[in-house]
Amino acid sequence: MDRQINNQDTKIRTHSANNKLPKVAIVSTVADCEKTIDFFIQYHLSIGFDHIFLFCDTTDDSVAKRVGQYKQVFVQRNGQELYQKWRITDTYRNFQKRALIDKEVMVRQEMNVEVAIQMARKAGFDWLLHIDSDELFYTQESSIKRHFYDLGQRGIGSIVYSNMEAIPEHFDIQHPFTEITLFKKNYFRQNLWAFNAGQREFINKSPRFDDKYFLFYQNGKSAVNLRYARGVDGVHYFLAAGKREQRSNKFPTVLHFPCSTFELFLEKYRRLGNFADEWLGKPRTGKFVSGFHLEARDVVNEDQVSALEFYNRRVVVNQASEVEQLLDLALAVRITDIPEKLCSIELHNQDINQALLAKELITLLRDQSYREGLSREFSNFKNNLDTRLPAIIQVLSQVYGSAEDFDEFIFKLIQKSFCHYCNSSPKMKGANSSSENNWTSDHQRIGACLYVDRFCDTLAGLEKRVDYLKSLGVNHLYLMPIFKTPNGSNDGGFAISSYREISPELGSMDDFRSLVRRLKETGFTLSLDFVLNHTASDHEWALAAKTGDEHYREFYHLFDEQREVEEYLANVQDTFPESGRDIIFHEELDCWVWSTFHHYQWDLNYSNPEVFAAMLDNLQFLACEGVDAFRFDAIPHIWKEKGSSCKNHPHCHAIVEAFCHLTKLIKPEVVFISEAIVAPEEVMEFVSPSRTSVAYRPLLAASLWQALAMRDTRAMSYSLARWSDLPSGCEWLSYVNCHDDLHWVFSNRTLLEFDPNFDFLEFYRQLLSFYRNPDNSSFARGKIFQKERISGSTASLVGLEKALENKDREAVEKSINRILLLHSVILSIGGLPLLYIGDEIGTLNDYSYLQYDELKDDSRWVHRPKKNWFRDRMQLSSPYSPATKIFSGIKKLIAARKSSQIFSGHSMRTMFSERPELFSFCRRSDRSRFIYFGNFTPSPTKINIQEIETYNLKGEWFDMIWQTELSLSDQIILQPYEYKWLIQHDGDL
Ligand code: OTU
Repeated sequence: MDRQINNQDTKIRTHSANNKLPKVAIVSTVADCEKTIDFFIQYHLSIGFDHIFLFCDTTDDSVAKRVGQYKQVFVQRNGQELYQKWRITDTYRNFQKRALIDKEVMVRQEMNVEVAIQMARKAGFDWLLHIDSDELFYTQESSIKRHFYDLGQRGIGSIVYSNMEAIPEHFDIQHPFTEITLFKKNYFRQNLWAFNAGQREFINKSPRFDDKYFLFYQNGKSAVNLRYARGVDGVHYFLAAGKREQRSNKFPTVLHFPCSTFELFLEKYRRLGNFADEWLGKPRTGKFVSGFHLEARDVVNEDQVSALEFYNRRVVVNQASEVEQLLDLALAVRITDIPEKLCSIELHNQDINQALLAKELITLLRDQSYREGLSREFSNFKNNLDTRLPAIIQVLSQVYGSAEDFDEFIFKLIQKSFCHYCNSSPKMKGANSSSENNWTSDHQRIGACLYVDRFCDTLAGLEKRVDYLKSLGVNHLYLMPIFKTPNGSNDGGFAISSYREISPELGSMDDFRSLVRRLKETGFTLSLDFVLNHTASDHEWALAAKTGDEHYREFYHLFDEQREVEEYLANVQDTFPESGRDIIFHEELDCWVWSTFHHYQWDLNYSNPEVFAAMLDNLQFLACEGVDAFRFDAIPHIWKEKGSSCKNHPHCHAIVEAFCHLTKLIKPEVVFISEAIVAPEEVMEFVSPSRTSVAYRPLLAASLWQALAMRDTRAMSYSLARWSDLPSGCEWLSYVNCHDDLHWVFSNRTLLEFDPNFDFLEFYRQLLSFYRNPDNSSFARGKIFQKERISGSTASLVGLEKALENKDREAVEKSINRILLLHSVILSIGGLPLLYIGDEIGTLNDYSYLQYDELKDDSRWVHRPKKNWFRDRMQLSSPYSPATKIFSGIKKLIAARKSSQIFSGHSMRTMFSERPELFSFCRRSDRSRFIYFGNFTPSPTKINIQEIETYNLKGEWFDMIWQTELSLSDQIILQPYEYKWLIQHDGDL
């Protein structure tokens, strides 16, 4: 019995071993190949070779250094070390050949191949191909793997590929590998030329071709099956047990590009010099090898003019008629897909240069840190630097790569980063939530955002109010900007005068640090804004610019010429049209200033690398203060370019990515959140593990409000079905309302897919008129913001304000239910939920802002009221107040969310039913599944599982809110604005 099992085991193993694709390597000896070697390497890697053994035949090691950057290339420089390896080869033992080591590259090649065989065998390769660096292995397939696999199956020990010689069709070839498409077919069989009569006639007539037809070596190159390999047989063949296969005019083949530009031709023969007529006692030119080689040697030694004449006469075929005949007679073939076979040579080249730069900079920094006695710190820092620097260089080169001092710029950035790293106190290093990975996807993480002054006056005050947040279940806090701002208008703190000073009204840096500590102790994570698009107009940089300081004028976008302004604004849709155009004239400065939001918020000029560096310095400073996450404010705006919309430019993504990488260099655990309140297509561009890994989800907010107004969830379902997936490791930030306005950022394309006759004008008109509600026909009490957006507190927008005013009890209940309905979605649909503080108790609009000059023009202040703790406490002490009902409803939802892992992450599937009033989606985890139902209308509706049958919902479910069992075989009635959270565990599935 035992035996049988063993047998079977062996069988399975052999079977799978035979089935795996072979590992294939190349060996090549190179010299003077600087211009072509990258292509040679990248091409072969891209068609499936796993590794390349390169032996440099010169002592100059610039090529060696360069190609050594490829992970899949092994380089052996010529020199002592190689000589040691040669000594154990058969070729070396052959006396006659040993004497020629210095004179004959072919001997060195042979030995190199022998060395490579040993290495490749050891490294577990299956096949080794020997070709030269002026050759390409060509196959019609996209990969070579299948070919070598087949050979292995057939027990082939070695294979000789015929070669085809490149024919340049004009003199000006720049890149032989990509420009030459004409190749001589190979008619050399069994050591004889095998032309037919027509072909022979043509060859004999043509002055270009002597009777040998090939100018160089007609024999081709070989590969060896390393299982059978025994050694080398001459320069290009292998000794191997197992069958040898010979190919002719069959693919794969070797494309040979000897002297395919005049320059390469000259270089080659200059290097070869005055080589002997003989090779191992026999004449070089004879039956097989053309006299071209010897003639070329002589003509190049003569003078350049004769060389040029010779090259044009013998190599270039520039007569169209001649080319046609070559093709007609099947003497040549066109091969055009070589460039396509490459992944992307440009990118590869860039990679190499950037990897070299990264290495150099790291060495520089290391030396410096050693000099300064920081070697310990450096060795801790280095790991992260090694992994991130290439990406940092890559992404910054997209934006600043053409700057003359780009290398120095990068060096300064990492120098400064290292400085921050060294200065950040070990205490704070531990203060970040590094231990808790992926907290943004954790179902137990609940966020809230607030203005410190409006919530509790000061940072010190906030420490005392943490318990209130905790009582709701909140454990993540996002604070609106807390930094120094101008007196008077400051856009709620979004005009920043100093990124390193806390607004004196809120407290001091020490207060902030104390708060951070308190939050950590209580298990909170903290996020802060990083307002990177603009500074306040009284930031020290702006003040310097105002005095005419040229250096700082370059920090902003200042324009003297109106024409220039108009050119920039040609395609720009103003962001805050109520406060003027995006670029406005400043009398006192006598110039135009780009200020997207308000005249006192000056947009930074990121085309100036100094701006990037200075802002990074600020960001890294804050990161060292123990902030867990940064909300990148208004990022779609950070790059301006004439002719563009000056929004969502690819450079915005690159700059954001660079900020993230460089901050993670010193604080790998820091999280970045993109605040891009734009269409989902654009939002997606910012989200990736290397950019911001968390993103505001404005589509969800807009959709919720739209569905509520129109009593129709279909557009929402359709849009969310299309725009909810994120790259792995990324997360949404889901919210109902925030300190800003409601911005109707849908994907118009998706809406058109949903309904080809979608009437956008009517759609947006309806939304505005519903929430603005000028004729009091809807329940909402919103305010218009920037002409087409809506401000208003959640409670006032869902009708609570109106209902209370009308003392309409039923309407009050409905409003409460609407608030809970909206929150029931953001707390279950996925992503980190962010509550807007005030919403948890149904805070109404506050119109007092209209009395303040600096606020009255910005309707968002209507939903940024100062918290009245006394009043709110009173309300919460009454069990029947709306505040209590909302607070306890949300609290219940939070507790239910925290109770099940099914709410982690964001993956979900919207479910479609026939009923526009019903919104539903499902989620899955290893052990459970969840379904959500919500009725977005004021009338009852049914959940009829026949209508959503494809989802197989039958059976027993557990209602997480009411804590009851529920069978979905019955028809279930959903009351107005009612929702259900239903879960089923493994056993019940
Ligand atoms: C953000 O919002 C902030 O959240 C606002 O409070 C600031 O006023 C503003 O930046 C300037 O700092 O337009 O109405 O997607 O749409 O970032 C809110 C980009 C906003 C902008 C968004 C901006």
